[in-house]
Amino acid sequence: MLNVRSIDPAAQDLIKKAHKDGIETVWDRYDKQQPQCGFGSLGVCCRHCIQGPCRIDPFGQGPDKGICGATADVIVARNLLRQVAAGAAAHVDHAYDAVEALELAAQGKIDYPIADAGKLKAVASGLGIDSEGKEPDALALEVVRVAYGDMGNHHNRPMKWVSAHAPKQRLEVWESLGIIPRNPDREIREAMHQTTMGMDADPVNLLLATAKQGLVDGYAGLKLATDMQDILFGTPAPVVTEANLGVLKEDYVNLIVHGHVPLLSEKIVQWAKTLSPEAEAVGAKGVQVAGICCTGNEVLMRQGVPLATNYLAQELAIVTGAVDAMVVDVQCIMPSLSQISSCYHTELITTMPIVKIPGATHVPFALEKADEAAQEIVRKAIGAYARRDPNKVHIPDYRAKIIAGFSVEAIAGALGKLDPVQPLKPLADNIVNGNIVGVVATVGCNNVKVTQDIFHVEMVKELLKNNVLVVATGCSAHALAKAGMMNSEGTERYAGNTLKAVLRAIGEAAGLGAPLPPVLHMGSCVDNSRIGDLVTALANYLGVDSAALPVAASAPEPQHEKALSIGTWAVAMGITTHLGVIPPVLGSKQVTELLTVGLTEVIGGKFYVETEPQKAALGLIEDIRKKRQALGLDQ
Ligand code: XCC
Repeated sequence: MLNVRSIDPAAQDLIKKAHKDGIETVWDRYDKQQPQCGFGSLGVCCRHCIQGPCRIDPFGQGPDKGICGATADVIVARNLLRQVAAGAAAHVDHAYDAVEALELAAQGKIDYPIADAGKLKAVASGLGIDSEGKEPDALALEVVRVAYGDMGNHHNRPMKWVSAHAPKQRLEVWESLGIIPRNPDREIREAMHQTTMGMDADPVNLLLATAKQGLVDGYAGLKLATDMQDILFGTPAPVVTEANLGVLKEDYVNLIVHGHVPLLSEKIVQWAKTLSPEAEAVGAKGVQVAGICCTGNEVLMRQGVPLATNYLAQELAIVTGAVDAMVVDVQCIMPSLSQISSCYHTELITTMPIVKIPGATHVPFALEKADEAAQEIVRKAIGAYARRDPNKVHIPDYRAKIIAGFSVEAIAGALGKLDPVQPLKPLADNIVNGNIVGVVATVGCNNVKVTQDIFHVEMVKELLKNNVLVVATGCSAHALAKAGMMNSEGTERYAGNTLKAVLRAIGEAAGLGAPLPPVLHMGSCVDNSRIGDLVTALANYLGVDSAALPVAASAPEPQHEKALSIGTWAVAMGITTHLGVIPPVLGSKQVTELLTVGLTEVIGGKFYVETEPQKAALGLIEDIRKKRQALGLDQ
């Protein structure tokens, strides 16, 4: 029973320790929730007004409408729109914080120097801003003005971040459907309005609104956040480090950063180095910072900080007994961390005004006082180290070498060694000639309903064997990193022959002396924008619509509303998007049919649900092959 929870040996080990230590984990609570509500699972439960709750009988023997008359189709479509809007809201809020940070940085009001003037120029030029002769701070303020212009746009014009960055052919499709967002806050507000009692009762109209929320997420969330963060902290370049809980060190102060935003964690990484002598003074060898979830991915990509683990094993990190402090910012943070920390010596530290957890220490984070907060946090970790109980410590000795940091700029840099004038040409040529059959982006979470990491790993093995190049973000990237698929040995072991040859050639040309990894780590969940940029660049280079490219996406183990909003954006890009866990839509035949088939006619993309990893891989390959055929490419 224990080893069906996870295929990660470190997690398996610590699940046993959790049982021994009397710790309740996510899996135990999942068991206690069984059987889960069938109405909720099908999406046919409505709580939008307080005449309800109403639920539709999926077997057709009970009520077929809610009290107001809403059918299962309406209820399912409304629920989905709200979930996708919530996912988009999370990313837009994240992006907004990053815009504010860039503004204050450029005004010299906070101690965040602009790290990447080159990226700033590139973003400015994409927005049509001339950077000639301008100082970075002045230019940054112009970029910020455009971002705020989008955030506060009260005209009916499309958001500039959309029109400047989306593939041209896509813009025409979206315009014809009337789904180009004007202002993210307005669109999210409209989605809440559209789904409240007595509003839209047309499932098709509701699904188009859902697609619009996907675009809100893609451009006002993901793309805007990545652009701001790259300007502030630097565009990632290849870094070599390790992944899995074995990166924690018994003789170091271990400090884990968890959540999604790099604004504080970048400072923590810096202060952990500076305050290392204080750690030595209490008998440790230094401070080891490691990351969970997407904050982990952010500091991995830019600072080479090792990955501790992904979503589902966040509690198990504390069960090692070796984590002195875990600092959390926003999203994907289990409230249970507080209870578990209290059984060890771990300081759980919340930092954001909208994320407080009873039992945790709250160190308020404000940009103006970021250095103070980071120092206080590092010192709390050092203080906790002295309270560590060696009898409770068990760090599973598992870690895999990883090469990460593959921003589009870094990929172009590596490919540019083969063709400096047209860096995308070697990739495009190898896709065209079939050495690379296609590209699949694996993204998203772990979900307790799936054995941790198994879907990511097994599906990707099949894809690589069939010469499909994989790019990954989020907790999917963590899973593949832990499984040894993000290093050169992974290429030798898992890649099909023609893919292997291409990765070897690029690795040689880039001076790695070894093949490029078969799975390229492109970052956090907001960094799905990097995948969007790559797809857009490829589409532009080949002169085709992104919907025509032999490219697909997959969230094999999605759990969060954000995974649904990211997936919806991918579908709006015309990309077939696989989900390995069934979202709560099956209660409506019409909505299910539209999402998986009907949408294709209007938008080019579709959702593809398959709960078996190998079949999912083969389904994606079949989809890619059809696209190759339609483009007249070798099979
Ligand atoms: Fe959360 Fe980004 Fe999902 Fe992982 S992948 S469980 S959303 S941390 Ni974003």
